[in-house]
Amino acid sequence: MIRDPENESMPRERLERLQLERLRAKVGEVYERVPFYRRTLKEKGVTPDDIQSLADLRKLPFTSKLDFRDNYPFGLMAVPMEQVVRIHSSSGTTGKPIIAPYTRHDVDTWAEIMARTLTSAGTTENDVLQNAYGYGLFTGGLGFHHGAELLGATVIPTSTGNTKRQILMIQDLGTTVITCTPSYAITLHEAAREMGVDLRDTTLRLGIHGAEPWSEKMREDIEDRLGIIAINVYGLTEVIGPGVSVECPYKCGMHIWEDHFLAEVINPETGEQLPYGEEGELVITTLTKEAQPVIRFRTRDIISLNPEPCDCGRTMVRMSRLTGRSDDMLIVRGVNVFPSQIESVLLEVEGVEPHYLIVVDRQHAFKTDELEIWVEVSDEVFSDEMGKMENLEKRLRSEMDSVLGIAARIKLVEPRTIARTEGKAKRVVDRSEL
Ligand code: DLL
Repeated sequence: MIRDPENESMPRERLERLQLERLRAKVGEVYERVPFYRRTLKEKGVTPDDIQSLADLRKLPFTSKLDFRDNYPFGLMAVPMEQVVRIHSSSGTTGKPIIAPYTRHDVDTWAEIMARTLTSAGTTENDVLQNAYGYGLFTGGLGFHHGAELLGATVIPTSTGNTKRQILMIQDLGTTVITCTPSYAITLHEAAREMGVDLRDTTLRLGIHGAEPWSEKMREDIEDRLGIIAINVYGLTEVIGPGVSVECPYKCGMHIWEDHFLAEVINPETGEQLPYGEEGELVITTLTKEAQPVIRFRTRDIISLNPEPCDCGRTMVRMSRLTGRSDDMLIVRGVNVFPSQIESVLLEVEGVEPHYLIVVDRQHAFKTDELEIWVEVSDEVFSDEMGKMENLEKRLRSEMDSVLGIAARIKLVEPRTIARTEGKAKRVVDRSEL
């Protein structure tokens, strides 16, 4: 189902005209109203009049998380506070959080975008949607909530936590759609199993998961454990929250809602734009945001874009699953390592659970000399004789070696010893934090 075919399936030529029109208006607006943008544009020697085509986008300066920090809390806002009806927030790179204000119009647009997102994932007004994303400052809870209500689904705002009650609600209220992080989907399955409940026997049929990296293998695992279809959804606080992009039922990339978000991929080292298909850092310019528009925001998320028409009928470009972040990437003895690579190995190997911790000895930023991976083994392996554990450790070591290109120390730990999270799983820790 397509909620808004006129926009979601518009010919790309028309889409590009619309994007240019909106981009020009937005650049003019921030130049006028936000001293930060006036200054950065001037530094680059650009005025809003220089934006004559979409190709001129590359003339504009980037915005980064650091700019949010430097302009904390309201320095990037383009409207007076009286027009702001809500503020969300997420963690920044340092002590200062990221602040995301919304006007009434922003909140309404977001709800419409989320209704579109939920529809693309396969939700209808007949669904009972249990929203286990965190409510509060995090954008996940309220973002999904308003979209689902607008769509006309029945929303159960469980938020995160109280996992037993979540299971009870799924059983008793006839939940058909669960929205939560992928790691929480696994936690739900484990808790259900402990309660003697098989989630595959419940009314659950669809999961909409995002907010943290996960792999194709993890999707299969979730689909199998919960007996659902699992859909990938993407977004970030600086841009709007969830709903920047989402998969359609074909599950072949996440459609970016390009009438609202102008996407580019750049080489994170040089800042140069890359052609479609090449992997690089996603950069987003908001075309309709009022309270705090962003111009060329560097997401640090590594993806590639596919503009081919999709079988679902949408014309909007698709972004690949994230292969990492240009800033959570670890460099171990000179080799780049993404946590998602480690996860994919773990999900291939029988006898381990998809709960792991990457322990690093960071010298500075993401450089580390030692890589240690803590892996939870399954109950079966743990209760077996020692030989099995040794074999498993050997196998993991050699698989990691071949996939990562460096040796890692493997530490097998007892079932259920790695702390479970209700929101985003924390996969990489510095040894000093343990
Ligand atoms: O995580 C918004 C969100 C809520 C998205 C609910 C999806 C569902 P932030 O807390 O600002 O916002 O974190 C944004 O999370 O830059 C990515 O690195 C990561 N991320 C988000 N979605 C995905 C995904 C929300 N589907 C950061 N796959 C982003 C991988 C994701 N990483």
